[in-house]
Amino acid sequence: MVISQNKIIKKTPAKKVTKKISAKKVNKKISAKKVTTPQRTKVICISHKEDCDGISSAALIRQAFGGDSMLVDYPGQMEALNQVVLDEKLKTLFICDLGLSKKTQDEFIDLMGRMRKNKVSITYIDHHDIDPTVVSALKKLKVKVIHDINECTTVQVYAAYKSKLSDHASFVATCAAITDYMEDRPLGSKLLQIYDRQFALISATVMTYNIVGHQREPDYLQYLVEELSDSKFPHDIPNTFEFAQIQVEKLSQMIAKVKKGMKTMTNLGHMEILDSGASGAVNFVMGLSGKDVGVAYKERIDHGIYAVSVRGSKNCKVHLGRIVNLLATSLGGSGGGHDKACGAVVPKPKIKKFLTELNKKIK
Ligand SMILES: [Mn+2]
Repeated sequence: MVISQNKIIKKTPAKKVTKKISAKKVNKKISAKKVTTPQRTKVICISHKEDCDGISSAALIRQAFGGDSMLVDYPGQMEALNQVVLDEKLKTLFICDLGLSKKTQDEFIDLMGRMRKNKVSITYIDHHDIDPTVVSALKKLKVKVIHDINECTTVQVYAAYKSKLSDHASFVATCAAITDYMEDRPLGSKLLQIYDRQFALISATVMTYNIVGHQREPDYLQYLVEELSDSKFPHDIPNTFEFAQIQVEKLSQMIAKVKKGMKTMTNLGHMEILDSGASGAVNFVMGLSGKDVGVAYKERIDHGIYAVSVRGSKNCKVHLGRIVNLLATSLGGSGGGHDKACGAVVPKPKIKKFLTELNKKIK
């Protein structure tokens, strides 16, 4: 799959371009030789595009460091990295809210090594379960790793770069924590205390519906990153509440569809989703099936795979992210995430096997 650069990269605003030109002019004066070596000036943040935590992380990185955002999903993550590794202008790279899996981690380390050889400064910020050997390999390469499974990525970005951020950034981080179910954590809960709970909840929810409902519109997602980094509240961004209303309508129709189409195994409920994202349906599949684990999967016809979403209830005692990482990898796919919320990519012919094996592993 090929995504052209201008599809996922929003060009730097005109202001920055003039800076680049003036830097070049200075070089010309110093020596003609230096003009031929490309000057590394670019700041890029690769972040998760599918939820409020990823979009908000990109927004706060943009506010603190400027530069461009590349918004990707899990299947698009390695493709974006393979693209930036070739960018001779890249100076500083942030990677946010994109967990690694057994399938991707070796290639990831290799790509980081290649960029470090070119002296690219790299910061990896995340909260998904990670293989400790990956952390040591990254630290050895002098990739800065900010990783805490107890706080969402945006809260960690906020904590790390607070001095470069506006007061409003704490609200952006609060909304991200809410959407990642992490507003009860040490830093997340402190941030939530600053704001009225109901105000934060409705803002986080409206943000989430706008992100989920615009997954096929990369320009809109970039616009959200820009608005959030400009310290806008979700209700100050035009039409967000109206759009959220349309999304809740769709979700209420989803409840009816799940009731009709969901199937169960001993330990889980599952359903193939045809006309929306799997992640929007998966909580209903779990809840309405009465099981402690719900699985929703949607075919990505052009890729020959299923995008799978998995959720566990409070009673689910196994670490779903780890189980799904190993299982999906063994079936030729990839996956991972949190104990009660994770995702996977599974080759199309293996989806049945994935379900029956997962059912066995979670009793
Ligand atoms: Mn997250």
